[in-house]
Amino acid sequence: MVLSAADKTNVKGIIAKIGGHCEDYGAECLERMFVVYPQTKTYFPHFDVHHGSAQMKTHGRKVVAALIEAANHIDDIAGALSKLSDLHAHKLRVDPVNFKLLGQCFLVVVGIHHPSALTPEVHASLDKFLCAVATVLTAKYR
Ligand code: HNI
Repeated sequence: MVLSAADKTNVKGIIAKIGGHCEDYGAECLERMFVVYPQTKTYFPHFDVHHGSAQMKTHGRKVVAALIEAANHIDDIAGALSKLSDLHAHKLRVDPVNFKLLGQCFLVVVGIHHPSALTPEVHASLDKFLCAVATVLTAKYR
């Protein structure tokens, strides 16, 4: 997954709009993932997965903050997310297909809140970036 210079600029631009909304966007993204792809709930048996739950907000904020961290280190995503990569591979063992699902939900949330910023070009760059993040988080599975 090679991000071009234009992709990096696009990702940084759209991510800059998300910074102040980590909790809201994160919780919305998780809610969509759990409703649209209920199989993803199997990884969260200990969570209250209802709309607006404290766990959804806290976890949503963590996930979006990690995406911001990755965007801030876009030339070394593997280094920036190294600990998370260990966690997802060795402890959580989330099936890689689920990353695509979370990525789709994130794109929808960004599109709803920033419709004019998510041009087709920015959409494509953000999709590539989310794929790169997923590759890093599933890289240590074997
Ligand atoms: Ni994920 C924990 C980031 C995809 C299931 N995950 C985290 C944490 C971050 C995080 C940050 C908190 C770590 C900590 O507390 O030290 N997860 C990300 C990112 C992505 C991602 C950036 C992809 C973009 N995780 C997924 C997917 C699933 C998933 C697709 C399953 C469907 N993650 C988990 C689970 C936990 C978790 C389960 C532990 C939650 C808890 O608090 O018990």
